[in-house]
Amino acid sequence: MKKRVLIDSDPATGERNRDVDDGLAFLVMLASPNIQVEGITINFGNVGAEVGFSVAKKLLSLAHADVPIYKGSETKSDLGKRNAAVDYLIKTVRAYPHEISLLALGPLTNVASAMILDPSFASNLKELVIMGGSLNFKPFSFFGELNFHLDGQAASFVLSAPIQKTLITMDVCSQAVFRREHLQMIENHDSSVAHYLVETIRPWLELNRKVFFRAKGFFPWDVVAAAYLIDSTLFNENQCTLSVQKNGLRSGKIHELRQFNSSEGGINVPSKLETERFMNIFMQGLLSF
Ligand SMILES: [Ca+2]
Repeated sequence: MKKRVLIDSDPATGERNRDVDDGLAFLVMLASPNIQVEGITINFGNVGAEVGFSVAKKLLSLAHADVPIYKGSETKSDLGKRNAAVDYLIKTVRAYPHEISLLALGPLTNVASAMILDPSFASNLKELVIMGGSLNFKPFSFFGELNFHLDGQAASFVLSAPIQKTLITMDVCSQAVFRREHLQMIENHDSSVAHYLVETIRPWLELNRKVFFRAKGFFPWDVVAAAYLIDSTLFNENQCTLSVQKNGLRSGKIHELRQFNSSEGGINVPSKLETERFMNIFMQGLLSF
């Protein structure tokens, strides 16, 4: 049986000097035979929710994917407020209790709002996978990774939810790198999605080659988190207890408190990724369009 997945995200694929990974994660999820993408909700983050909404719409229409998209929180001050995305998350999880896996790829304002407005939301989820936080990946191990940094309150609220959570941090995401040879594989593929990807990935790849010159490419953050739902055996398991800084300059900074204490309910924070197997799933997904 396919896994039913809701994706909450801040897609910016194709926007100048912005991350492309949310859109790539959509495609890899849509391509996976194990996954049924039920709907996509948009949070502010890499770009505003309005731009994120049109980015998602364009990508899904290119991929001929009939998936509903709902626009959500515009700023962190929307925490706890209703909007189309939050209403849709609540309605869908209520309709299918314990069947929905939620993949959170942006700041957690929408997800935390659903939890605040419907106290049964978290316990009715099947599982929750979040891309966010950095333990040791510099400089975000000091300032906090962007998703968590942009809404530290929401991140802290969601990480304390009474449900099995998996946190895919920058530490594990940065074990995979998308390089020029991967772009070349897409360039050799003739489809409207492939043309769009070449156009949008190339400038981001070249910008990242300058920033992360040792890595020679970009880190596909959200695709790594998506891959956890496709095949969790790509990762090790590492239960621990975390806290999140809620405000200030270091908003979103995560701290590992101590070893996992099962009576408190912890978070699985994988520290290792099977990189080669991951990159195969990633590229196969992109090249299936
Ligand atoms: Ca994202």
